[in-house]
Amino acid sequence: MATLPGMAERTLTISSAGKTFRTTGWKIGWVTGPTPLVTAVRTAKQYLTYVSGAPFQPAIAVGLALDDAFFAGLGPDMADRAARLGEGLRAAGLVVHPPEATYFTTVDVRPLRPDGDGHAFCLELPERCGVVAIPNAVFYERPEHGRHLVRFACCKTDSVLDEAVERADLVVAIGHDTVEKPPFLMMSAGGPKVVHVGYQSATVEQVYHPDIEVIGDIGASVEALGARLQGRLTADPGMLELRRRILARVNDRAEEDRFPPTPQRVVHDVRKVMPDDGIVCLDNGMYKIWFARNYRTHVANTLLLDNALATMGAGLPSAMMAAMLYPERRVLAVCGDGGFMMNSQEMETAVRLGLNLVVLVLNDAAYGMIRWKQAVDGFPDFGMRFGNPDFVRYAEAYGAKGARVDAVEDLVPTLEAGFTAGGVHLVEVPIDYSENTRVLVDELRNRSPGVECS
Ligand SMILES: Cc1ncc(C[n+]2csc(CCOP(=O)(O)OP(=O)(O)O)c2C)c(N)n1
Ligand SMILES: [Mg+2]
Repeated sequence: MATLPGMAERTLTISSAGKTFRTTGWKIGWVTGPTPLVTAVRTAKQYLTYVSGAPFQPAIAVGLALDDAFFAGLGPDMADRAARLGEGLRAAGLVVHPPEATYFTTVDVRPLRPDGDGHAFCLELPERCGVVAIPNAVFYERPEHGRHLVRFACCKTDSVLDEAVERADLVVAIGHDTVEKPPFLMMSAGGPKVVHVGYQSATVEQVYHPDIEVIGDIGASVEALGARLQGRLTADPGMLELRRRILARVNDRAEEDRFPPTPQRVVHDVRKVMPDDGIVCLDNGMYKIWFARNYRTHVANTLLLDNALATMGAGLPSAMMAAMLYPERRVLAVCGDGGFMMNSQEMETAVRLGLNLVVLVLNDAAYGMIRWKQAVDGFPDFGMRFGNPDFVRYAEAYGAKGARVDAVEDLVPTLEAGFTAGGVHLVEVPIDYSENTRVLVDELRNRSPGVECS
């Protein structure tokens, strides 16, 4: 308002550290404007609270002296957060009024609470999902006009926002097993109810303790549940948007073109060359976690991995069996350099049996997964590196074909060429594991405070 003609000398601008620096509760703010007006405010304030949060004031002074870039970025940053929050609230089924200038997103609660009682909605919310909102009615001269409206603050960190919107009422975990890494982590209290649908009873652990179990054939269970729910639930259009966001998070950086490629890129490229019915057989190493997280299947039993037992050396034999059973389908073994070398003599069997098979060997010259765990647990880098043979010549020594990928854009055509030619092929590609900690430790830890992941 102060920027409008003639208004600068008549306007006081008031703001607070609670919003700008996300320090709600410090109760420190500031007023800027023409000196006489500010002096008047200071005089009046003297008679109200006199002083507020004295020890915090120097900290806020430091904050105010931050680079202009911080303040310039604040507007777009908040707009971004408001958009994320809005998306999540919409996905939860609320009608969202996107903010035009404030830190607050107002929603109409009536889709979730037909009686439109915003006050009662806010009282229930902390209990229901550990999220706090403010009923807008308190700001209305005629409270009944704002009865159905409540507001959420968006000046929080991303992880807080994501967590708030992800707190569903009910989670139906289908076929989930805690040996999967990273596991689905339940909150210890205040989280949603969890229904476990599986072939076997859940192994109850610190991170997974379902409220109800539906045990039996999963397909039949899901159909029976679906039939019982038919007509009793209104479809939530927000779920599609939520699904899009989850996929976007999983696909984040999947097309990054650094070399050596990241695991995300390797999974992305493998998906590209595998038809829907193509079978990917994993050995055991770091990449297995990335494939389990990022590789989306469209046909049952097209991503084979042995999760808990996790024996290295299993990938090549399992791919050979798949190739024997389904000679008309594309079959790819994905192995680490360590795991491949534990059973690589089976290349001879594969060649002798005349199989059509491509073996992708991810070369980090290390037991990458254990090396990473060692680092995450704060140990020095010790004993996990090794040298490898020349994989191309090694494959050739067995009568197979070998190829080495030297540029990120060559991975897809090299795999493609192996499948097209038929026979046994080994494709070696180096891999950059620097993404492991960012996604699989930091992100998980932020999302599940209080739970230690190992
Ligand atoms: C037979 C066997 N020995 C040891 C382990 C423990 N282990 C799990 S992953 C891993 C390292 C795998 O290295 P590599 O195959 O090169 O894959 P990377 O993690 O480097 O991608 C080890 C030693 C195991 N799972 N199986
Ligand atoms: Mg390795």
